[in-house]
Amino acid sequence: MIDLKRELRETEAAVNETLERLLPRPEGLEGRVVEAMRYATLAGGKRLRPFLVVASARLFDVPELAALRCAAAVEMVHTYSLVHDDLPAMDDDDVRRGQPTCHVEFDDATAILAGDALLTLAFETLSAPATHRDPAVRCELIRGLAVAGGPAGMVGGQTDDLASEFAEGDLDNLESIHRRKTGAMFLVALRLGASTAAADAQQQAALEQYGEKLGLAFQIIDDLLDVSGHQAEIGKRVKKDTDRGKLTFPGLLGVEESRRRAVLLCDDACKALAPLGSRASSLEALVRYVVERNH
Ligand code: GRG
Repeated sequence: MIDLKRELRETEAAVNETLERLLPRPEGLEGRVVEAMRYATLAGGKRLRPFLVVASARLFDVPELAALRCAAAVEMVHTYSLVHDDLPAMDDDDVRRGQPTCHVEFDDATAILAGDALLTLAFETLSAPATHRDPAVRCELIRGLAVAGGPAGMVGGQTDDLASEFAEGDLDNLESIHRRKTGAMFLVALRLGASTAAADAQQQAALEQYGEKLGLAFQIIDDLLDVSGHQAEIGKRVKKDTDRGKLTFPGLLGVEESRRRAVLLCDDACKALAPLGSRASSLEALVRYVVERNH
């Protein structure tokens, strides 16, 4: 029987230790930007994407050190996206991960630079021989993360999301935004875990199917929490989506139908894991947790 809470805690501790080692120390003239990088990254967060990297790597017996370096790189890109998303030019948020956002604690310019530096440090981390001895594999990891984070992935989804504020939209638009804005980073986390191993085509397809359903289910719940969650539990401001005229799942489908869809996506994600056998039970437990979470 899987103890997901324990697995999440253990992965979080190992990833935090890896991040602590990889992030520079706040010294010298660039001390302030380094402090801001550490402030945003080490503040907490659920560490779901690192968990996906580690869980998919374990399916294929990938060495823990390689998996943790990939997990840290994904978390750096995710944290950069949160820091930039919170800026006044985007979502203009003042609370993130239960503390003042990076630009509120420091200033806008420092937050922009800290985000930039986290993004570049992610690729520096993947490019180092400690991540994998084969340069061709390292190149594949770098490419995967670049595509997921770039204009065909997260940046593209964010651009469409900003453009959709106070605009008409349907379910296809909404799913397309979130496949890129949120889903691409979930998918690449699973891919990075598996791509240092010799996963066969059927196993890769199973992870892809699982990741797609998980990403959408996560986003539906994120939208629902914005409607009915509490800032103290979630660690960020709530009810922002309606204020900003965002296209959301509960806005389009209503609360009940959105929840029903999230549960269906969760069931489909679990079914998709069948080719991976009982070793995938942590991934199954994770998607259930994502759909049942209240933060
Ligand atoms: C700035 C290029 C760029 C992209 C921003 C990630 C993102 C795109 C925006 C964040 C705003 C948001 C609410 C996105 C939708 C869902 C999401 C990614 C939530 C945050 O992820 P969690 O809940 O965060 O896993 P923690 O803090 O737990 O890591």
